[in-house]
Amino acid sequence: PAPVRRLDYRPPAYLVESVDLTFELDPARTRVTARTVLLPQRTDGEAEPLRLDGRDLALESVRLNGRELGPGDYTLGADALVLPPQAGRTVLDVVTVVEPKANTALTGLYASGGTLLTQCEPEGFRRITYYPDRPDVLAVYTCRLVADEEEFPVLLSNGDRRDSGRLPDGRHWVTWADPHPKPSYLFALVAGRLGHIEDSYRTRSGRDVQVRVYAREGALPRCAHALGAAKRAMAWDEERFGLEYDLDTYTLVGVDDFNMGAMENKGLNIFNSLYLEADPETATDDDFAAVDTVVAHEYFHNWTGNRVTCRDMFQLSLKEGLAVYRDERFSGDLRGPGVQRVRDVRALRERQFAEDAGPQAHPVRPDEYQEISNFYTWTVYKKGSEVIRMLHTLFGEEGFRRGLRLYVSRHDGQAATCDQFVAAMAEANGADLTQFMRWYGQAGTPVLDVEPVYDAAARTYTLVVRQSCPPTPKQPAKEPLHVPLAVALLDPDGRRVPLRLTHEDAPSGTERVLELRQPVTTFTFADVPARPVPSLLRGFSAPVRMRMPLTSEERILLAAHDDDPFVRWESLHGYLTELLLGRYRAGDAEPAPLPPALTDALARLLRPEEPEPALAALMLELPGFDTLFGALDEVDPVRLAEVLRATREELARTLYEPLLECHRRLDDGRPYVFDAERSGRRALKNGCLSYLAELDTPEVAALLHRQYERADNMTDRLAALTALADRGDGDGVLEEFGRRWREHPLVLDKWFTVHARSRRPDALARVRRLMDHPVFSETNPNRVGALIIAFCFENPLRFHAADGSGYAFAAEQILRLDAVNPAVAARLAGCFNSWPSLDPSRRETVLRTLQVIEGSEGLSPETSEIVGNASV
Ligand code: DPP
Ligand code: ZN
Repeated sequence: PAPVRRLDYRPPAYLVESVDLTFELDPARTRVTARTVLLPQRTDGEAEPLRLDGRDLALESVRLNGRELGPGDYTLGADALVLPPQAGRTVLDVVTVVEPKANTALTGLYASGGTLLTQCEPEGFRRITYYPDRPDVLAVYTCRLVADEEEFPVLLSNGDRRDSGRLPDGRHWVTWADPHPKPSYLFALVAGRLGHIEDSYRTRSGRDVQVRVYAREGALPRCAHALGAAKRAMAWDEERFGLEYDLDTYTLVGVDDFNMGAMENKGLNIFNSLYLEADPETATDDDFAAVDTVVAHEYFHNWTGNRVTCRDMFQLSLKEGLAVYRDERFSGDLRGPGVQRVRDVRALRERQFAEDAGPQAHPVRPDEYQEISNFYTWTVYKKGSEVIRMLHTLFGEEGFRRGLRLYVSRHDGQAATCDQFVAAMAEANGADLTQFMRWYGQAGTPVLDVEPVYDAAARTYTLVVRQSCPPTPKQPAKEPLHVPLAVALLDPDGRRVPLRLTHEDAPSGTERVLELRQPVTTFTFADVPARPVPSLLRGFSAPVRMRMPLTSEERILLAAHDDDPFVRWESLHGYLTELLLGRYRAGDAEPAPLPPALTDALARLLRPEEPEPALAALMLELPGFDTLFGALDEVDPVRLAEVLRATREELARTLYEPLLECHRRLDDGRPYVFDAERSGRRALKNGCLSYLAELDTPEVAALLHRQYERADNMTDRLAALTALADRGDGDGVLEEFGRRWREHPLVLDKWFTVHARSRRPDALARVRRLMDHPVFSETNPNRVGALIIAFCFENPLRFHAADGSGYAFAAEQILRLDAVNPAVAARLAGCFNSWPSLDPSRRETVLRTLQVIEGSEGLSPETSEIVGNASV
């Protein structure tokens, strides 16, 4: 199929004034009556045909301005209903029938257990009724839901509840009205037997908002954290940006079957239950934190996404990059900005950098797509957030706030573009961001090569910074970018020195944001009495790869003394990365022993004096497989995984006593509370446990089993389970866990993932066996994610097995799932994206596998696009 191109954008030929929907809900056959009032837009010459998007709909009737149409009056295609050009205000009544229960793609109207619900972003509304299903058509909606009262006592839609009543046949009905014009992708309904918890929130201007969380009755006790998170997010957005909620009720709903993490439908946010439910027994610290982040993310969309929406789907990052930036800041305020930053950077570099280096590389604002649902990517979300963050770095908190306020007030009620966002930022700060816009258009991870020169005689320190960006699909050559580079210089004791560039009269501050615009930029600092240690890219001020010659001593100094958490982490991380890559490249040669300076630095992290255990836990971790993989060519992934394992074991042996001691100290028996301080201590404690599990001493075995048995919370229990899973003495515990939680799918997902990631040689066989587990279901994206996707993405040792069994398994599952849920199959198909960096023999196997998938009949457009891009 021909791709959709950004530059082909044309304004809509018809706008919609209002939509009145009636759903006669029935899991097998739901009838949808839509009255749409349309207004033609083109005044230049001929009016255009009235084209309404629609997919997989049974059309029952069409009335145009009250007159029933026959098949001769319109054209009905596979993806549209086309009527002749209309000259004036047009009232269209369309009746369609859909089958929610048969809808396993989970887009449009579908069933999750006994609940009926919709997912319309990006193009689900066209699976409900015929409509101009594009984000620049904004309309006011009312929605009347009619359903059996026993089966569907709760009936929810966008906006505020208006009216309700009973019908003589035992059905009841509720009408909802949303006063805010919105695009169709923000429409939603939920109908089911659900309970709720609630609280109220008083906005800054004194309005009371009812905040409700709906879920299955049994899940309600686990929803209190999400309710609190919603209120925290509401307060945060008022404090930071002066943005208040704008309806009388704010409703959150959790459901078990959901393709994404959550969805920001106006006034009715729907969540994958994974991101709504959390209690100490069943959820880990990371799960609690994820609930905070995702709830805040969806809430923040109310202004950046809903009140101001996107002109077209190419502008997706306009709302997603911005919502991620806002949720990252929110989470940073909750758990410490430094720790949050390191975690976000780590995720970006592991996932987005890989995406940017592979066959699916695309700009933050893509230029074309075949299936927009494939573009909810790390690049659009996470790199998009980094681009926004750079604006904050350039303009500071006040300037950024001014820009955001201007953007929101100028475009409230409109469908905007990334250019308009950047224009508001530029205008509010009197800046020229023309060059900065290239961040939206150029794919690939830019590289900064930094060459430092110290001139002792002149007492100057010069940084020569070269920027470049590797070619990516369809973008062979790149223009230089506008890059903020945050720097400080440390003296030998680790203190920041005052900074004065040679052309300046006096020093100002000890930290600077240097701006790069040219391919090569030179900065010379004056009055530098001794060779300093450069602390560069502080806070990870730009999403780039930086290469700079640093000695081991300099790295250790930065890791110990820098006051920037990112640089501290990065210094050790860079050191460890080089060590591991060196060991991999050395092949079978006996590895050189670990440098004592390095093991001492790691040991220091374990001491009670270390101020931030959460950061220490992050610094203690070895670089992930994907980071190492991304730095190599012609990789034998099995050998790389083995280098990682062997090094972990060696570190555990070298640091045995300090690890045990640190674990003992932090295992303080205090009851579980989820907060920044205690989850940080648990992270460090369990980091120690994970290293120790590499060793086979009786002491370690006892420790692991004791922690598993005595844990009063899922964080500690799962840490012990994970550590035990690769060991010979872990089977009993694995079985116990599976039995204990057999009624709780979200917890069993953790158990599935432990199996899927296991280094054991029979990991794949066990994954296959677990696909027959009563709780596993190929129609549930969480189950598939926890077992199949986890195996293919997070078990490099077994996925890349030399006999090709892992690849064959992936291919088989992609094809099977494609018939069930194309979005999930397409996600899984991404597991082959790394093939260009594999060794020749694996490369050949993957290419053959891709060809088989590509050649299969009836492959969905979603999966075709991913596989097609990968195999060129
Ligand atoms: N559900 C997705 C998100 O909130 C798409 N909008 O990011
Ligand atoms: Zn979002």
